[in-house]
Amino acid sequence: MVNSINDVRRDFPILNQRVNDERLAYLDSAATAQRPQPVLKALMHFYEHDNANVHRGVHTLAERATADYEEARQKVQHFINAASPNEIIFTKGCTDGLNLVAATYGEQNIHAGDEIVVSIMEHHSNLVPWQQLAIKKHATLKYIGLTSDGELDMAAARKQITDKTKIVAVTHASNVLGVVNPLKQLAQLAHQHGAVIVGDGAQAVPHMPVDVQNLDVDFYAFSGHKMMSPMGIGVLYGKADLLRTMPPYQYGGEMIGEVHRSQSTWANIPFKFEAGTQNVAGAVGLGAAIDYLQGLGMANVQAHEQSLVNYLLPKLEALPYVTVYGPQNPRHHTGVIAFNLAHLHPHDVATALDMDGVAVRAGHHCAQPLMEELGVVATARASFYIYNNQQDADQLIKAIKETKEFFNGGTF
Ligand code: C6P
Repeated sequence: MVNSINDVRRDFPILNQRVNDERLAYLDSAATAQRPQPVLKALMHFYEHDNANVHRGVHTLAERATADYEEARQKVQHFINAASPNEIIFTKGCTDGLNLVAATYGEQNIHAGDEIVVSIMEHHSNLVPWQQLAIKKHATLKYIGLTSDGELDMAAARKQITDKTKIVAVTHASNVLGVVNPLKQLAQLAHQHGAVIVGDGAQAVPHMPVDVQNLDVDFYAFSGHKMMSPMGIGVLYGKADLLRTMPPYQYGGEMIGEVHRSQSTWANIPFKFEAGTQNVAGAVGLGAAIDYLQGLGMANVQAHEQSLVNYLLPKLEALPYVTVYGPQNPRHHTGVIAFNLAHLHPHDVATALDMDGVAVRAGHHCAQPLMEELGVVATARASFYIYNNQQDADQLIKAIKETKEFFNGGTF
């Protein structure tokens, strides 16, 4: 339970600094979140006490490191309510997990004439792997578009997903529009047509309760670094029955059953998909981040971000020179808000905001087809997490007003 936001902020020493002589307002958690003290301590503890390679040694440190690694897998399992720890594959991150599915399940199951359906709001990580698979296999890549309010067009989804569809790959929450997509309904639709559904959870798992069994997704990928754990660790969830039928992603140590001169067999899931030395410390850090988030309660994390959006969005929309992308209704918005200031390039806006201590991202956010759809080349983007407060939102609004004055004396 979150008692006081100040208690939470105390766990993040990085926030307590000045940038360009101003208080830091870190509004770029959709790119990467900050790490709390308990996660940093867990990493230190692992390297100071338990560090060894996993599943290989019989000595005490190797056994401890293996236990830490497998405990982290179980924490992930319970966090997203997977049926078994065997359905949790540790990856380098969300991108790696999505590529894994495309290179294994996709490679095995997509044939000429098949269709793969994605949405126009996909991050490149959940678009390019499917695009390239479609090109290679002479399959067709189809897009679900947006409603006029910037939400996923479910009427279009019902038209695009057909009996020819073999894979539906859609983000759970957009990293630009700040919308949460109805993944459960999409899963039903995909399954009615005999397709599998791949969910991109990069912007959802850190911010809201996620239950993969309830969603009935077949695969679901996310990154640790957006949920307060180290970079270079992520998760791919897959239904066990599907994972068992899939070929390995990479070959090498740890993923084998037996290796002979001219043939090999594979380890059981999930190890079949974890070739080579893994990011054990990263998994331990992810486990600590999950403990931290569960201590706060994911419903509280979501409610806190929602309250900040309720506070900020009307203030932004009241500025006539600001365009906000995605739903206008704060209740349909996650803590991700993309915007532009009339006539100004978002890179200039982000640089000017940085002068006021406000960290936002600017660019195409690895979602170029979405930028095309919105008719822009780039946007600025502010994103909230549990450690942000109204002071951060006020600082952003003040900095936006100053940016407008700075660039053209406020004439637009
Ligand atoms: N989005 C952003 O600033 P990786 O890079 O593998 O950790 O995550 C990729 C990814 C996949 N899907 C979505 C919806 C994402 O938002 C991201 C990462 C960051 O928006 C970096 S581009």
